Amino acid sequence: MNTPEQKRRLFEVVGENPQAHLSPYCWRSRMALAHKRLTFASEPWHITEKQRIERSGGVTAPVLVDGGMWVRDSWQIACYLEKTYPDFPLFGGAVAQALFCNKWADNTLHPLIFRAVIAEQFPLTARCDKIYYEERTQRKFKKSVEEIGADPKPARQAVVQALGPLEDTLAEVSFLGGGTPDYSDYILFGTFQWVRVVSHRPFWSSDSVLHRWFEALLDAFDGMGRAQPPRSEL
Ligand SMILES: N[C@@H](CCC(=O)N[C@@H](CS)C(=O)NCC(=O)O)C(=O)O
Repeated sequence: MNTPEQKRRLFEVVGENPQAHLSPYCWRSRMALAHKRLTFASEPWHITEKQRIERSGGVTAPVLVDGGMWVRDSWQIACYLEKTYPDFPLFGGAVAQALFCNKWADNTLHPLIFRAVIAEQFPLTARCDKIYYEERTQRKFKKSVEEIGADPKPARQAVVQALGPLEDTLAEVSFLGGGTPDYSDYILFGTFQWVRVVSHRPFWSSDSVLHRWFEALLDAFDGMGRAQPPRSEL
């Protein structure tokens, strides 16, 4: 008989070092599964291995396989988990708040962070993915990885500025979910776990409330996030 871990699998992007879980989106799903107390087996995945996730109907990870069900896209996975496993609610009642965080992270933070960290991230990319990654970047940004990475400073400053309202919020509440974290926190945790994995430089100092919030999430679920080696150890 299959164990629940064998039945439930999460395809997650890894770099050349399989310990480098470098996708913010995959971290969202990982945290959502842990929040729901659902065990799963991790399926390390390279972004060119499209055939392995063909049954999801798409070309990106995370992909969750839950029994016979294939679910793609971190937001869809969160909604699927909430519907299928209602215990330990992910949204604290406010789906719209989490949706806003999702869109803010995807559309505002990630393009800026990408520019700020790409020079440090690219060396971690799996050898089999490098050419695809370079071509995709060129298509998307009309610039090469080298050109984008040459001057991370303006992007770094823009990220710090964009984080102001989040910092102000977390000065008043422990988590976006209130007293305890919810999916809004996991969305943004995924963003900064990506930064921790690919970059030597965080976007805040150790006396910032953002640091306090992030450290608490690294410790959540028996330190699942902290078990991920940071950039200096990869
Ligand atoms: N909206 C998707 C975005 C997922 C995504 O872009 N994943 C990247 C890894 S960080 C990917 O699989 N890229 C493969 C590709 O671009 O071909 C989600 O939230 O799951």
